[in-house]
Amino acid sequence: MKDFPVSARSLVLPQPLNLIGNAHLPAASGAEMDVLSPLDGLPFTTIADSGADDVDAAVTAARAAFDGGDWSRLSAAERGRLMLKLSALILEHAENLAQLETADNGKPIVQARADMQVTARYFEFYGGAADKVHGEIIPFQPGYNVEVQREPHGVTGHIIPWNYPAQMFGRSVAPALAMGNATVLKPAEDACLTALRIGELSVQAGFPPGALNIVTGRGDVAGKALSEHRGIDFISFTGSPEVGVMIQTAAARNFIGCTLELGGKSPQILFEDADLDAAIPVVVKALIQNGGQTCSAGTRALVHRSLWDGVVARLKTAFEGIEASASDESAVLGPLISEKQKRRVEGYIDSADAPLIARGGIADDAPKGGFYVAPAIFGPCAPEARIAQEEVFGPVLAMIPFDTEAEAIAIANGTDYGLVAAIWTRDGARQQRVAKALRCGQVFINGYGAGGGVELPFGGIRKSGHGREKGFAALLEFSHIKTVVNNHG
Ligand code: TXE
Repeated sequence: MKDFPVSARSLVLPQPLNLIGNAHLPAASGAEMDVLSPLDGLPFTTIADSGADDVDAAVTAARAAFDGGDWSRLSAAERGRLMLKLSALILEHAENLAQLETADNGKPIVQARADMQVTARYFEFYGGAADKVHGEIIPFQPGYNVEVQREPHGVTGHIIPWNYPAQMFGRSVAPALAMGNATVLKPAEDACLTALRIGELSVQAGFPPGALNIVTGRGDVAGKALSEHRGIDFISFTGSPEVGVMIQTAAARNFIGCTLELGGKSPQILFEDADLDAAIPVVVKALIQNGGQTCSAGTRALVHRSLWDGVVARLKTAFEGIEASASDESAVLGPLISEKQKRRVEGYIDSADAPLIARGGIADDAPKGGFYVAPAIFGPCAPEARIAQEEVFGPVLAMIPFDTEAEAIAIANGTDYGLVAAIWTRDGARQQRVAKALRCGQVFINGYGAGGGVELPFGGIRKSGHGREKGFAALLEFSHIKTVVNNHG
């Protein structure tokens, strides 16, 4: 194993194997694929390069767990207790998991550590909720008792991206498990080591075989096989809109439900009375966090024209001081996930249809083979400019001036996406008015939560997808209503 440029050099790597019915298995074909570290672009371990056979074995194990297996016989409280145990194990192993995440995904170690706390919190929140979802009695005609029960779907498929590998695992799988579904996860081939390691911890926690299965491999092979498998009852996808369409099409062919979380072009609106001392650091962080590779990144700054020069000056100073670097304790911006994403982001920067305001740098000691991109701000951008419309998924900010509240709302709503937005104003009436007018799934007022806490429902509309993750809302997504009508008269 090569020497990592992360702070510790004694990583516990997961086995390069799938988790199927609690057995750690290689791909049936024996194929493996290299895992590169974005920090230096070099391979440091392998994962199973699974095919349709492996996906089928995982779905079969999940079916057995759900259709009368040990998992289906647990009470809701017992399921919850296992999830709380897993949460505690994630916390116990948090430092190793964080370093693994940094090596695998490239994100600064401080951000990876925060991610592990959130991942543990998903299993804590949903573990605690497992035995608190109950049905209703509907008053109906005399002689009838009508119960509305919440049933798990059965076997749920989960396809997640590489930007928050551990967090996305918790976000997608924990509510499904809490409701009693048996799960099959296909993590992203670009970063899946923490998911595999947490899978190992789930066996240690005592999860019965088949409750949680993990199959690694390529999207167009293992991911496609999972999305099209007739043995799944529901699928949850986070990733690109292009693949989202394929997932929804496959779900339609199987007559099952799906949730899609497909990213955004989220605006931060700075009105003329915005508290800039509070807003500017948040605007910077909401973009730079995770290298801009966050579905809810604040990638458009809509700035009232009276503030334009001051905001430009402050953001210019902030961005010119940011360097992409390999992860030591002080790094705020790491490399992007892959050569492909680096080329994509540089393509947007090189062909931007707006003036460049500022460019950050790349640290001299950043390993040459790593996927580093210096952050960039563009503006004034026309609202319809490509750089202000398309998801770049990198540290690139589009600044757009506006004159009136109505114009700000029209610009904010004027992309195909609708995930998150932030309003910066001290005017209470305006806060309410604009929050109401914004077409998206989550609005922050005088703050930006990048998706907010585990408790808060999260998801989008239009090209950002549909369905809600996080909070109690996710428990409803991973279950369906059964109405039981008893004619006892
Ligand atoms: O996504 P993909 P990519 C956006 C972001 C980014 C772009 C491309 O703009 O630049 O998408 O990223 C699996 N059937 N987001 O190419 O391909 C794949 O293995 C089934 C936003 O990495 O959608 C991985 O597990 N599955 C987003 C997952 O889909 C398939 C986060 C995501 O990969 C598949 C990531 C197929 N045919 C990217 N092809 C967000 N919402 O945060 C791929 N996959």
